[in-house]
Amino acid sequence: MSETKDTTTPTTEEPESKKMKLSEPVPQAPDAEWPEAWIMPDEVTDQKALNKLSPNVPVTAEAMRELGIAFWKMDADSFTYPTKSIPWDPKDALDPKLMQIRDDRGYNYADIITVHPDHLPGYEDKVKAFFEEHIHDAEEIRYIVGGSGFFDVRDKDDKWIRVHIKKGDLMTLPEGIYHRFTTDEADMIHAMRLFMGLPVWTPFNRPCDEHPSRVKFVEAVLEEKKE
Ligand code: KMT
Ligand code: NI
Repeated sequence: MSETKDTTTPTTEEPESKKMKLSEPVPQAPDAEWPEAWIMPDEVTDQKALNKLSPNVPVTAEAMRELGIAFWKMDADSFTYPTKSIPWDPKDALDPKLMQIRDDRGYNYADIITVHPDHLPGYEDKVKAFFEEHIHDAEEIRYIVGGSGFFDVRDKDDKWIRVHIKKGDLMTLPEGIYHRFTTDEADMIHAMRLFMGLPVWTPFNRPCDEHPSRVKFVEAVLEEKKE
């Protein structure tokens, strides 16, 4: 009986699969799972309509990533969230993927809101306010646990990109990007708003080109990407 010792598998080290789990951040969604996005006309009369150009000009996942947007596809069907919870402790997350993104990125505050005529007093006025073009001095992080809506972001040529965000989408917009939000014609979005540190939702309406967050974004993202 001959025994050959397997020298190819080290036994003292942890298996590669386990090490990966401990050190690697949750990979973002592959391109095919990113939300549909397109260039909008400069002027809109109905903010909740699709507002596509004709012919439509689609925007790729790659173009969105170049603007500093991050995106993960989540399993929103297997976990339930309250209609409204202000705040909602992200430590209470049961979804392992959400727990890992939370820990990777240091999200230690959350709340959950439902933007719908029955759940948000002054619905139409609030939706109009969300649609004012603005920046924040922090990342904007939204996990859509139900419904849908549009996040519009300015591209490097100052054109509007409309991103159709739906249930299961977790998207982050970088600090300093000009953006706005609206519900779509379904008039319902159920969203978890995550934050790192004490939440500051203050919008700085455009123009605010001298705001340090805007300056930082322009230097880091727009000037980097311009050829
Ligand atoms: C925003 O940033 O405008 C909002 O949070 C709107 C509701 S959440 C999709
Ligand atoms: Ni915002």
